[in-house]
Amino acid sequence: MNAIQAKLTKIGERFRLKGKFYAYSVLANGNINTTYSVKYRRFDGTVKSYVIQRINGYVFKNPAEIMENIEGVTEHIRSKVPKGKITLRFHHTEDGKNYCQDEDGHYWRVMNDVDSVTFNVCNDMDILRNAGKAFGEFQMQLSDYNAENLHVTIPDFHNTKKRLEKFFEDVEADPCGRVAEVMPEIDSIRSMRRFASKLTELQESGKVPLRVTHNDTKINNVLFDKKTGEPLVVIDLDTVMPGLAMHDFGDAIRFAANTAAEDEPDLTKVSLDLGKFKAFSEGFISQTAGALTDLEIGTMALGALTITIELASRFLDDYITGDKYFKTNYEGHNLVRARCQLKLAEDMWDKYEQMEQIVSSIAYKK
Ligand code: GN1
Ligand code: MG
Repeated sequence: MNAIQAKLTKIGERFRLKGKFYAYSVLANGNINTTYSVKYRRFDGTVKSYVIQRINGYVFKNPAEIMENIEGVTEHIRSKVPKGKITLRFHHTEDGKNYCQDEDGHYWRVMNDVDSVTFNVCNDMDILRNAGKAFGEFQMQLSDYNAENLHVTIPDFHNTKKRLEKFFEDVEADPCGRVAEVMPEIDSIRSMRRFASKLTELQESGKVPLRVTHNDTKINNVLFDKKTGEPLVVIDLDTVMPGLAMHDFGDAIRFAANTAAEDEPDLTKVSLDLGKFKAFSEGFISQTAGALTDLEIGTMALGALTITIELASRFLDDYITGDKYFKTNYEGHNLVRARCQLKLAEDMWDKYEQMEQIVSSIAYKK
């Protein structure tokens, strides 16, 4: 038995999973937590799988608060969906907690493993429309959730203005001596700084409403039915917090309407696909149009560009400060990610009016 197996077996015991642990695999989609699919053979011979996840303690300073949020949010959603629909379910330990801490101080949780498929770069417009529907529906399910019951798991998570302030402080400090090699990228972020702060300013002035949002709407956070392509359930609820509808829309576009992966090194492959943009928008707006204000609809494109610049700055910031936040697969991975986001942002800039026009034609059925 290797060390990971031994650890997972121990965690399974804490959550009283039934049967005998016999296999695991790593689920590598996330950039933050460490996720495993584990299989148990039950004594009647059937096999049951679960997802076991180690919460990243560097990113999430208070896992107990996250798990309290998740308990409330999943219960709320369960109370709204028809019986039989798949929802996320977290297992509990003997003392009734939906997480446990190991002897090294790491936090772990266990949830149901849903038989499903996920997408990264996706060229199927129906899937993209369905992803939009899923995130739009998710937001509507939580529209009556009392935001005061939510802990803020990462303060100022999509406060782009603050993110950029921190970015330029880190550029100034240059703790790893990496700034000199990324001057063009820094200049590019500097040139977009004022524009990228606009949405934060609208939020600060109260002109756009705070809603309960997902805040991490990559399409691989939607699980789809393998056969029908229907969305089954939205996952990764760590960052459910008060936020803007445009953040959820924008982050999804950033990821799903890119012609390439978010860490594509060949920048000639990176651009905004307006067909994908339209498909996702149709799904998202079909669910949310009744609730969104005109200003929200009018700033969806701004949300997409803002979140793309924000993430470029976050990846580059992590590179400059020594790759402590995002998991990386190779030296310079965060720089590659940042360059990809900057290229995408430039293309979004060129297609900005078209993005606005597409959103408005869907929302107002012109
Ligand atoms: C992280 O958790 P994961 O890997 O889905 C990050 C997001 C970024 C994303 C970029 C808590 O998402 O904000 O958009 O990487 N999550 C957190 O891939 O920082
Ligand atoms: Mg996440």
